[in-house]
Amino acid sequence: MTGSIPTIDLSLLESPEGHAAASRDVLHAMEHVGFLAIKNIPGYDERRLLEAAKWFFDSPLEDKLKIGKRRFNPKQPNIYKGYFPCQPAANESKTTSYKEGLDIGIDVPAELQHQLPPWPLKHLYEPNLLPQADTPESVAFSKTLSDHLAVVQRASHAIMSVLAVGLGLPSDYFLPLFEPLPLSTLRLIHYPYRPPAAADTSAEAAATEGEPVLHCSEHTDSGFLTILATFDFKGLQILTGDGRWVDVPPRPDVLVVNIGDTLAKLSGGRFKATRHRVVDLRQERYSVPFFYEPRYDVDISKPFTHRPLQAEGEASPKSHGGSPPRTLLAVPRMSDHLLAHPQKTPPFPHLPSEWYGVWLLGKIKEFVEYGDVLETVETESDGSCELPPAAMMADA
Ligand SMILES: O=C(O)CCC(=O)C(=O)O
Repeated sequence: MTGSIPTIDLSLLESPEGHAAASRDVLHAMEHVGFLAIKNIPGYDERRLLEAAKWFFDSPLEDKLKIGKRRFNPKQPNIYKGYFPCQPAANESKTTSYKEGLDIGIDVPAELQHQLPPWPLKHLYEPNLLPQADTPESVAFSKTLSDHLAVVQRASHAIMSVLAVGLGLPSDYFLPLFEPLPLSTLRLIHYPYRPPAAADTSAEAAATEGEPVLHCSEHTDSGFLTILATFDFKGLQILTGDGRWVDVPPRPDVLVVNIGDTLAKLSGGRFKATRHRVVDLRQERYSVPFFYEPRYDVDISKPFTHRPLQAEGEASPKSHGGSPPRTLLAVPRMSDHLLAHPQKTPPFPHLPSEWYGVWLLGKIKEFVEYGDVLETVETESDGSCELPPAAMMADA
């Protein structure tokens, strides 16, 4: 089945009327669907991004492994950022993940190094691993990634400012939760063509029981927002409130946005972190999600505001009228998976368990590509993860 998700035209945000209408639409989508789409995204170059992804994943495995995470390249110290190859086997929770990928985040500038968190959270800010800048193609690749990172960061700020205004808050209300060291990740993904016989046994068994073979099992994302490029590839599906899986069809130059666990949790369950998955349509597929994530030390144990909010359907604080005020806490609207099954926080006695970064280390264990991260840090002793500068790592 094909579903339609609301689309926000970012070019309309310039005018006060456009901003107010977008605020209304974003609030409605976040409360009822958990997914929306954005179009007219300043600077977004879909073709260039897809070409870059294809260039990287087409290169020989041994080249990609040069910037692999430590699990795949023992010469590299990174355990969080970098390249990971396909891992067809299911992990302990039997989730499927048939993809290879490259994770990058912000490069922490020298003047902010002293603000990095202690072990083990320091791992989450590892230097990026990118192909050595020794050909015009590799230089162009890195430039495309950093340009796209800037585009989706700006789009995330725009959506959060529209959301804040919709909630009757100042437009920059959420910014301090991200600056100066957001934990955001940009990920390039390649799902290779997988002939039926090559699909892992659990996936094939599921298929014979009427369930589709999956490239990526159902899950929710961790952070505030995800901004996803799917190019013209089908396969993304979201789970509706009444338990049906519906397709999110690709549209040219449009990015898909969804809410992550943290925004759902901080909204007291008012906004939805909708479960989604990727179906294997027996074709090669590329996608590029950007996970917009707060600073490591944001307290995610309490809803972010108890301030009165405008009533549903009202566009801006000015139109508040005589409607009864609501609070985020007062709207326990949906039985969000996260609220029903709170994530176990790993025990790091020297760190507050309410911190986003601490919770994240526990959450990512459910994803095959991060399956080893928590185990690895638990076997380290405090201070054993001193990282060399990025320039040294590129040569490893
Ligand atoms: O590949 C896609 O379209 C979605 C990927 C996804 O859901 C994820 O990486 O969290």
